This record gives sequence, C-alpha cells and structure tokens, in this order.
Amino acid sequence: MAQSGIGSSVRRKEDHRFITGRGNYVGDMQRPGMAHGVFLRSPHAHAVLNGLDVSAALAAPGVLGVITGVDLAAAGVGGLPCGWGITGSDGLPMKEPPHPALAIGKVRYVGDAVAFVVAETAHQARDAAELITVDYSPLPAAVDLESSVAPGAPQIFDDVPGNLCCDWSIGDAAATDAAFARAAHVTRLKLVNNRLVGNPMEPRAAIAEYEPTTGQYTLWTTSQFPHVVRLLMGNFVLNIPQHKLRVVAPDVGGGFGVKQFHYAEEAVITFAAKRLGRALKWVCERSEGFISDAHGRDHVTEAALALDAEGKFLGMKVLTIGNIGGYISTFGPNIPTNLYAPLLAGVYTTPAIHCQVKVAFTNTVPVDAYRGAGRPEATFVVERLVDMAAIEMGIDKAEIRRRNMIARSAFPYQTPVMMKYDSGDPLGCLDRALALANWEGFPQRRAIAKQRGKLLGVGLSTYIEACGLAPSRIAGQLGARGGLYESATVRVHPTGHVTVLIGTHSHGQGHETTFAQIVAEKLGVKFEDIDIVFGDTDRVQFGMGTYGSRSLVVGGAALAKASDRVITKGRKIAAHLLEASEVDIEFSEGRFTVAGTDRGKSFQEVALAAYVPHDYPLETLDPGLEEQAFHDPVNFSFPGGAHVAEVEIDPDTGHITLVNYVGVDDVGTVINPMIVEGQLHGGVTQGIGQALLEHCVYDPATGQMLSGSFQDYCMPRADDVPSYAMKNHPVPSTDTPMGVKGCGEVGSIGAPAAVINAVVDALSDYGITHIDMPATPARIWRAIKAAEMPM
Ligand code: MCN
Repeated sequence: MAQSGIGSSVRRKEDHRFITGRGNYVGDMQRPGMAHGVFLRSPHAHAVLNGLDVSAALAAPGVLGVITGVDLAAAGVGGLPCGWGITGSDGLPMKEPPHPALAIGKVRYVGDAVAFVVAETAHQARDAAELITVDYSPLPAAVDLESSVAPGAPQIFDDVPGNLCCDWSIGDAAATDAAFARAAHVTRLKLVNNRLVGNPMEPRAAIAEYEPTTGQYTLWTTSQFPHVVRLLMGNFVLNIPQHKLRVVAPDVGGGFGVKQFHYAEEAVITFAAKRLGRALKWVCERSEGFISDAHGRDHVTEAALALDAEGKFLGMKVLTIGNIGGYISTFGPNIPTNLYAPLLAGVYTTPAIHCQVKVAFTNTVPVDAYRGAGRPEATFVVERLVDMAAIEMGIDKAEIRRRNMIARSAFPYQTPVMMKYDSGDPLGCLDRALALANWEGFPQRRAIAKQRGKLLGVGLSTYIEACGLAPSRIAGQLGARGGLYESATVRVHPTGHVTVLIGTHSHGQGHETTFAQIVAEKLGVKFEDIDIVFGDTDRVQFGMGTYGSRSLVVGGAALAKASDRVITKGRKIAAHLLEASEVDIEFSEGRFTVAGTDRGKSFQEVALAAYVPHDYPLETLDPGLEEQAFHDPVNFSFPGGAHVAEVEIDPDTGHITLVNYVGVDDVGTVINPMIVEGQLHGGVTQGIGQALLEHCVYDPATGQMLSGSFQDYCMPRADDVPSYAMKNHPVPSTDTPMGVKGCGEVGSIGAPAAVINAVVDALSDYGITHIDMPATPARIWRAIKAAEMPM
C-alpha cells in the first residue's frame, strides 16, 4: 500500500508537537488550586528511625500538611507490592519484606523517603522540610554487593538472613559438571556489570487530585504503564476501587525502564491530595532522581566455559550476585533471574548450562529494569567468556563463534536454559557485520595506528534477546503475578477516520507513527486520518504498558487483530450494501469489492453505512464499526545480531576513542526503518555509555552515593560516539503476527561486550585479558601501568 504503510520510513507524527514545545508533560501541567509537595529523604544508608518532629515544619509559611510513614500506617495504607515473585532453588518463595511508601521504623538507603511536606509553593515545602527533626540511630550499612551476602554483614531486614532475597538457579548442574569434567580447556572469568542510573531527560513527576463529591481520584504520572499503576496502587496500596481512580501518563520524556514501576511517590501524593483537599504536584529534581529512581544492572559474576580441543563449547557455569537494593521494586527480583539467566545460551549450541543467582538486598537504591534488563548482563558474560576462550586457545575470535553458532536451519532451537528461539540467522548477521567492519583489514589498521603510538583494538559481540514480554502462561510459571497480554481498540468513525486506543505507552518510541502505519496498511485508511490514543485509564480499556520491547510485538499484534476484525465486520456490511454473499466480498487497499466484478464500496462508505443503518438487518448486525482485541503472545520475541566496535587508545594517558561501530540486527519485519534505526542508535549509545562512561558509585563504608550528579556520573554525549553503520538483517518471526521482533533494547545488549572486547584487544600487547566497565581512561591507564610491560 501507500507510502505510509508497513516498511516505509514515515516521519514521526508526534515530533511536531515535541519540537515545537507543545508536548504535554506532567511537570508543565497546572490544576486549579494546586499546591506542591516535596519529599524529605534519609541521609543515612541504614538507620533506625526513632521518630520525626514535624511541628516546626507545620508552622512554617505556606505549609498545608506533613505526611509521615506513621500517618500512612494509621490510615491503613499498604506497602508497595511486587509484581513478580520468584522461587528459590530450594523451592521456597523469595523473601518479600514490607516496602512502606514512607519509611517506618528504619531507613534502608540514602534517599529512602521519610516525610512528604505540602505547601502553597515548592520553595515553601522545601524550606519547611528542612525544619523537620528526624531522630535517626545510624547502623552499619551493607553496601558492597559481595560483602552484603557474606557472613557478618549488617542485616537489612530482621527476617531476611544474610540479606538473601532468593537463591535461584536454572539449568542442569549435573550435566554441566559432566561437561566440565571432559573439557580440554576451561576459561574462567570474574566480572562486574556496573550499576547504572537511567536518567531519562524528563525527571519523574506526579500530580494528584481528589473530587469529594464523586470520590474520584486522578493521578497524572510519568509512567510507562498507567493501568498497572492504577491496579497496583488502587488495589494494594490505597484501596481505591478501580472505577474511582484515573491514572494518566501524558507525554513522557523518556523512560528506559525507570518509569515502569509503581513508585512510593505516586501513592503518597494521591493519599495526600485527598487528606489535604487540594490538587498536589511533585516534580523530582535531577539530584533527587539519582537517589530515588530505581537503578539498573549491578551484578558480580564468576563464570566458566568448558571447551573441547577444537573450541566447541561443552558447558557453561555461572554464579551471579544480583543487587536489588534496599527494598523490592516492582519487578526487581525478576531482572537478575528470569530476564538474565535464560539468555546465557546466547546464539550458541552450548549443550549444558547452569546458573545460580544470589538475589541480594543492599543499603542502596532499589535496582530494577533498565533498558535491556538482564539481557545485556547475560550477553556480556557470554561474549566476554567466548572472547577470552578464543585468546587462550589461539582461535580467531570470529572463527570460535562460527564453530559454535546455531545454524539458521536449526531454528526453532531449544536451549538448555528454557528459551525456545523461534527464528534467527546468527551466522548471517556475523558475516555481514564482519564485512561491514572490514574485519579482514584490521591488522593493517592496527599496524598504522601503532606507528602513531596508538593502540587499536577491535571487538565483536553477537547477541540474542528475549523480548516482547511475555506469554502470560510462561510468565505465570516464572512468578509473574499477572498476565502480560496487550489490548487494542480500533474505533472507526462514520467518516472512516480512525481512533486507536491501545494499552502500550509511547515515551520516545514513535508509536503514534508506527501503529498508524499498521492501521493504514490494514484498513487502507490514510495515515493522517488515524490517531493513536494511549496513557489514560479512562480512555483506554486496559493495558500492560511499554517495556521489554513489547509494544509492537504484543500491542501491535493486538492492533492488527482488532483491525482484521473491523475488516470482517466491514465485509458483512459491504455484502449487505452490495447485495452479495459475504464470502464473495474481497477487501484490498481500502475497498470492499464483489469478487470478479468492479462493484464495490470504499472503506469510508462502509463506515458511514455502519453508523447510518437505514435498511440494515439489525437483528443480525449491530450498528457501529469498532472492534477490540487482546493479544497474548505464544512465545517471546527473539531479535538478534552481531556488533563490531573499534577503539583507539593512547597508552600514555589511557584516553580512549571509539573510532568505528557497526551492527547487523535482525528485528524481523520492520514497520518503520527510520524509527528502528533511531531505536538502535539510542540503544547502542546507552550500551557504549555503560561500557565507557557511566558508573553509579557508592561509598562502601557509608553508603553515600558518590556519583549523584552529572558532574560525577558521565552520560554519553554526541562527541563520545562515532557515526554508526547499522544494517537490518530481517528474519521474520514465526511466532509473532506480522513477523515482527522487538528492537527497543537490542542496541544496549550488543554494545557493552563489543566495546569491552575491543578495549581488551587494544591492550593485548600488555597481556591484559579483562577490564571492568566502565573502561575509563583512568582504569585503562592503571591497567597498563599494572601490566608493567612497555609497548
Ligand atoms: N518497530 C518497528 N519494527 C520492528 C520493531 C519495532 O518499526 N521490527 C518500531 C515500533 O513500532 C516502535 C519502536 O520501533 O515504534 C520500538 O518498538 P519496540 O521494540 O516494540 O519497543 P517498545 O515500543 O516496547 O519500547 C520499549 C523499549 C524499551 S524496553 C526501552 S527501555 C526503551 C526503548 O524502547 N526506552 C526508550 N526505546 C526508547 N526510546 C526512547 N526514545 N525513549 C525511551 O525511554
């Protein structure tokens, strides 16, 4: 069809309002009589909270009220629920201590909120918060991840011995031991997956309002899943009936996972709006976001790969400690377990894998999903191990991968760690990426760089991702406390214009464009005549939201299904109008025709007839043209690819330049190539940020965050990255309608290992075999000095 259908690089509809400053963000919104709130947060990582004296704050100018954890408990407010309960290898459920919205009895990380102060202005609220006296008795803190689960560590929760939320495992331990016993070579590696702060452009914010005459609450919040916030907050925390609670997530300026949790601030502000009888606004400051937005990654891993003499992988063993911080965030324990370990097979035929994960509490900000969530961590382990094995066994790094890759013809492929990959072409992606990177020409480039006194390194990473979260049945078996389907309604107006109501949430991914493309393609309606509505629980039926690169794979599939239902009904109406049998009606390019004739009706004529049914058989055909569909995927979606990075290092300073980056990615059928490319660029940049720049650092003794601002936490900027060359290598999914696979996270999955493998390659003359992320100039320089071997 049309130039705006599937496969065309239509310009993003939504960008007009964004680039002209007409976006509708929570922070900019005003409500009548609105007052402002700020949170007072703990300066201690771990302390007994003996009590708060709020009298001076209450007497301060403009102050309307102060809410504490004791007030919430007295009002029967519940703790924040966890959406995913995992089970340990001992068969016992994870330890799930209470997570009060405002701390009570104890604080468990720097940033744990202890009071909410409301005043006429935000400045007054901030000044008043400083007048609150909090009686803390500081305690030793468990901050360093490895020591937090070691004997003698400070106990964060009395009933969670050893700070262990769960000791979880997957895979066949005996088969893996047997594989190691017959190995010709074993490669071992210990690595850290560095802790990251999401830092979306728009900090979190919320406005809450309560209408006493109707008992209706409204919460505007920067959320990736407003319906789930309504369900979790209404049902579990505040006990508000769902029909009395409207949650709106309007334009949201980036989320990257950080906005996919139900946060304490949402519940507290909603509670306070009713109690104080005013509309209330809270806007998170950037520095506050560092200590209150859920963080990502943060693993310490020991891994081993067993190989035969030819470099064939026989088995892999992984022991990971995954940090979940001071409390369980909405999906916290699911990330270092279910979203991590089942991806440890990568794109390889490794027959035996065993992974044990110790999910650990620490006195740090809760850790949850961040772009890629678990899957970049898995890819990093696999691809670092494979590179090291190649070095140790003297096999070319591309060749060792080729020897072990799953052949295209072997799909669908069942791995030993649960996943059944439906489709893919790892070798095809690898070969194209190597060609794009001019892999063969690298030795020459390295020699030239050496003449200039520079160290050149090239790094390769393949990956496969499980996204499109998730088949409800499988998710349920893995501990999800709800299904993960998606819903869409296609509302055709009498004029043939279309409004789509969908349960996903676009906060940068361009759904207003790509979803309109799907409908344009299906119904033959002009792209401009289709609007996509999301993010409002009063307008949209239900939805699970956007994360895990699920929106197209799951939401888009629901949309395609609902569109097909519109065509089915349209066919009945057309048959009636054309006095033909329904089976003889064909639909193509926006026109219903009687097969074999030129008699037909346009989609618009049929839509009008649906609403103006003069001579309709009303007993068999309802008026109107609106259809709804829910889609529950049958499998995860498995995009994959190969990325190559080339870095240049100055051995005198450790300064590192990323000189080239290429990627060949299989995201199945592509709806909008330009948007996909943008998504890949964004993901790759975040992966590079993790590899080279970003690091959330805590003082291990005090639990104070040492990197709590952009002065100390280095986000990637345009001049840190080269122009990328990304190519699409589509292998349509066989388990997903339209053959699509997710693309929103793949870049962040492929990039870290490609970059670190390149850094290690550049430093190979020094015998350096590993460097932890971020590979900053200081770290590289120290590694060179420690190697004590001149060029
Ligand atoms: N698409 C396509 N063809 C494909 C795959 C996707 O045209 N084969 C399009 C989709 O229709 C959609 C976009 O690409 O417009 C991303 O699709 P998808 O892979 O379904 O991912 P989601 O829309 O579910 O977005 C979630 C994903 C995640 S998990 C994070 S984190 C992330 C990301 O998207 N956060 C982002 N990309 C982001 N981009 C921006 N600008 N801001 C964020 O917060």
